[in-house]
Amino acid sequence: MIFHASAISSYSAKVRLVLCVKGLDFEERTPVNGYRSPEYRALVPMGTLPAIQDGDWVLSESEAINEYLEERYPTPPMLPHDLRLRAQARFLCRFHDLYLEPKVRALFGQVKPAQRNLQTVLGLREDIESRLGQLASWVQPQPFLLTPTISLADCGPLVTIPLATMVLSACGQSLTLPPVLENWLHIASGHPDVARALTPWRSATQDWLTS
Ligand SMILES: N[C@@H](CCC(=O)N[C@@H](CS)C(=O)NCC(=O)O)C(=O)O
Repeated sequence: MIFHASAISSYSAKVRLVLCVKGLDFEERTPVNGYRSPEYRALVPMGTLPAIQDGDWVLSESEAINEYLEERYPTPPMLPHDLRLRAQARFLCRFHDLYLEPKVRALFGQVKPAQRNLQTVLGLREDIESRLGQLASWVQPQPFLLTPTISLADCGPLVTIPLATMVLSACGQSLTLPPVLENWLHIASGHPDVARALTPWRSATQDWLTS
């Protein structure tokens, strides 16, 4: 399987987590001329990272990819067996993609001091903390957000919460995590597959923020 991704792409990291947890063989490729290039768009019409390619079959959108990987490679399972818990896991994936991550991404334009607006940064921090408060109220980590072993619901937040911390820190602010999420993050980040999947992303992000 070819995994079209880049080290700094957080949505790529979200899919890399699933590839690593499931122990799949994959060849990671970064678009030679970038994801906006005609060559990449000819392959992946959305022109976004990540995408997977199996022969001439291509799929983009991180959530669709993760659901496909779960169904195609069901071991180890990354969605709970219980119907309602499984729906809850999918809800958390949507919540991450639609409500939490966009607030973190909106901070990217604030990283350069010359372009920074303090009120914008503080407003986004408040939005992020409010979303994290919601997330904390919906989970009882055991130790993963909904399950004893890592599920799809953990993958987005495992990237986006450290990203929020790093980007806010580059903007001179700190992020306060609800204790339940702090504890989950500490345990989940120590999972060897999680550490392996996130190492390239973490160092590329740190390089970007310090450059
Ligand atoms: N909804 C997409 C978002 C992916 C996304 O925004 N990827 C970024 C890199 S992290 C990208 O490709 N941006 C280029 C663009 O949106 O044109 C997904 O879940 O895969």
